[in-house]
Amino acid sequence: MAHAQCDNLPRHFPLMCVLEFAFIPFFETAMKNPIRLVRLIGLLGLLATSGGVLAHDYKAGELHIMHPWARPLPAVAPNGGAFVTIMNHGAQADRLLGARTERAAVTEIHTMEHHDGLMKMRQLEAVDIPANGQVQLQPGAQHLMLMGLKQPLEAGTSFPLTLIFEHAGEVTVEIKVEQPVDAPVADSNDAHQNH
Ligand SMILES: [Cu+2]
Repeated sequence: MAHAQCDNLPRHFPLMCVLEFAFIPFFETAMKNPIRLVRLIGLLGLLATSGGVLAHDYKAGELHIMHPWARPLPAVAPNGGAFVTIMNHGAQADRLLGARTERAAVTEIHTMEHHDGLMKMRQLEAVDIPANGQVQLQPGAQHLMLMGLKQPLEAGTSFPLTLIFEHAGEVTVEIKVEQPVDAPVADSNDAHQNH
């Protein structure tokens, strides 16, 4: 369903237009019809867990910082991973030099590498963000390591974390603690229990 008034808006707005034009009438009829109401609740649940609607992002100069998140962990876990996608729309390369958060004693940049069939972690000084390119910090690959967690990473919560870039400077983002829908449950976090 296309709406002319949506065409000139930024990329998140078409979704809002669809919600406004398709969802609100549906919502109104749902209130009068129990079966539709059940479907509506299911749809809301799907939207809440899909991450699509709730994905959050940030701009810093030419950098576009998308969906910073961390995996929920049991309260006993000493360390956790945090993940984010960073796009560079500029002609100048940048570098992620590090990060800090009150949530952990130390925050490091790590990478995972295969050595003799084992996944091992290695600390990185920085992550290059190429001009007109992107990097993904993700489970099983480059990630932010939150070492010495001061509070458990509980699903549905969030906490601030400051990313430090060579050129774009410092950017504070909100890390959402959530179970990913598109990644395997077992991953690098398990390896980190042994720090
Ligand atoms: Cu790590």
